[in-house]
Amino acid sequence: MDSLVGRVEKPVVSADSGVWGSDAVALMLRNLGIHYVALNPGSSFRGLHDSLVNHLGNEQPQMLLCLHEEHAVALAHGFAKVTEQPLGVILHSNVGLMHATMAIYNAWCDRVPMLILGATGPFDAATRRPWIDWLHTAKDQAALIRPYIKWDDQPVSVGATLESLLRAANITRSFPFGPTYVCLDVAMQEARLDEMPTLPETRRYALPAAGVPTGADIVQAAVLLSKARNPLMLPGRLSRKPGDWARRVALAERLNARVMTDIKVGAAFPTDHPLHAAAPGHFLDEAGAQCIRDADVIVAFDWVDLAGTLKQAGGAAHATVINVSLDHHLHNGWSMDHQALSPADLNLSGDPDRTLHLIADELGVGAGVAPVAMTALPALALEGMSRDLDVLSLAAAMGTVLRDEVISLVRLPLGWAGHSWHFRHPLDYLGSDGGGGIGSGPGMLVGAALALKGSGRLAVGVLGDGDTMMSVSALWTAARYQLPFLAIIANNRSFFNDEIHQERVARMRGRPVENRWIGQRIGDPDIDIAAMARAQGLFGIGPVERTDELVAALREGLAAAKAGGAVVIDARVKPGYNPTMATAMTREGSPPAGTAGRPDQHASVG
Ligand SMILES: Cc1ncc(C[n+]2csc(CCOP(=O)(O)OP(=O)(O)O)c2C)c(N)n1
Ligand SMILES: [Mg+2]
Repeated sequence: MDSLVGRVEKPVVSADSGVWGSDAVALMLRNLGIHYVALNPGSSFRGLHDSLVNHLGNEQPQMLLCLHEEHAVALAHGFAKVTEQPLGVILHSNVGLMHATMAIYNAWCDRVPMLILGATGPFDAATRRPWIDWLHTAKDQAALIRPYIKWDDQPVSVGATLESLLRAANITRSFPFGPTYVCLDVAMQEARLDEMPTLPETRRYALPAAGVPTGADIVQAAVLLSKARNPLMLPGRLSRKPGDWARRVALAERLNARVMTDIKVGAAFPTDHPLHAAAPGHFLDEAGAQCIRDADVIVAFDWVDLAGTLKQAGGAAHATVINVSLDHHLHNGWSMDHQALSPADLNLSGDPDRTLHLIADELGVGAGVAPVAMTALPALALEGMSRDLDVLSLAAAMGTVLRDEVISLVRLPLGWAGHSWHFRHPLDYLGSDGGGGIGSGPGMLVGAALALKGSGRLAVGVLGDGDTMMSVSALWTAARYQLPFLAIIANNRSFFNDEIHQERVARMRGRPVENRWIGQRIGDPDIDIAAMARAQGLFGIGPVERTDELVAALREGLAAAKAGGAVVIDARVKPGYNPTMATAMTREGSPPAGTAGRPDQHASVG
């Protein structure tokens, strides 16, 4: 990969001054194909920092300075959503890692690859500098994140570190993906070496192929599906590869299967296809629930929360369920991100994309037609929309301006109505945060913008104001490295999701619903988000409050983004969610048929 961000931080050439432990680490990162390292600096890795700048010339990998460790991880997360490849992240000893934890959890839950390096003060106490080296040393730093990473190590020698890096890079790149973490001893980094050690030959360490089910299992799945009268396909957390997408469509067409997709993950099937049966959402709408009730065979390909989805439709007691996933390999019992246990009459342990190809092979299904990048496909017209901005008129305004552009929707706010936009390419929509950690949107948008720069696709994010304000300084990195994007802040001046929660509680308890805004509204003073963007060197527009103003702002913003700018539009929307989400979140006391338990257990975000 050529440098996408240009050499904005070019070091002066330094005279040869020997070889240091961290020089070998830096070179190893280059050999592992790590093109960028997102970081916030810290003395625990000052040795490595020096090696990246003065030994490698800040090239392959190139540093991306972030203003907070959480942003560095979110940036790598956004990059991986596009490329399915790990970025490097370097986190300062314990405190930097502590800052990064939520973002690492998001990356874990979203199953993205990421090579995270950390650092510790000298493990040998006799070599620690007074005070600060002791503060920077923890016995087991990875203990802070071990439940939500795939693997970690804290090697001591240079040789052991090189092997650890190789292993960490291979594990994070192996499916199912997840972050890995290597903690570098400061003494190892700062040790003077006689010569550069021989680095492992990376090409000799091939990645393990993700497993696929046995031939007999594939035949069984193919028979069940071909005999089904009303098959339903649930393509979930699947690849961004156009060839995989094409085969999914071809298989669905062969089976005449209905298909549903999930807004929590990246686009997996064309939503404007006649077989696509319900608007993607965080919760099932009535059309989706009916699809499940109608199905006699349901095949899920790494669908996030299959059990919960079936439950929202009252269970799938009469359907044969085929579940295809490798996700169980990551389930470790600390976090419940594995979700409820789903029934599976045929449970296929296999890479979901490869397994789909095998089922399609078995049925003699052709390759299908690979999608090409096309202009955006908004589904709502401006006509008849409210003059004041709300979640629907905002989408319609975006559609009016962006319909001739090739874009990637990097993020959509919780209130977004799934029927307001169509996706027909794997990069048309990249999914959500993974772990429900707010404050991740800005960093992910920057990371996706990095990955998409120069691709002909513009990164577009619709971010909540709460999400934005938690990480507003993540945006600075885009201005620093000239990463173009168009961010529209759906600014309802509230942590509105939680207003709905308070409304629900009030209803359940017979208390005043009018008080739901207290402790939630981000207003009086209203925050001038466009000014916060401008203050960091971005292109800030707004605030705008009317739909026609947003259209004009989008035109201006689009031109600026196409000229290479990072653009933020403050769109003041009326508080409110799309009807499915609002109903799901405020429904009280009436769980769907066939379920029992806490009245609000079926639909809550956050
Ligand atoms: C780190 C973190 N803190 C708090 C929450 C709880 N939470 C979930 S959604 C939400 C509101 C987000 O506000 P905003 O981004 O403005 O979106 P809105 O609901 O207003 O559309 C909050 C606070 C969370 N998910 N993550
Ligand atoms: Mg909000």
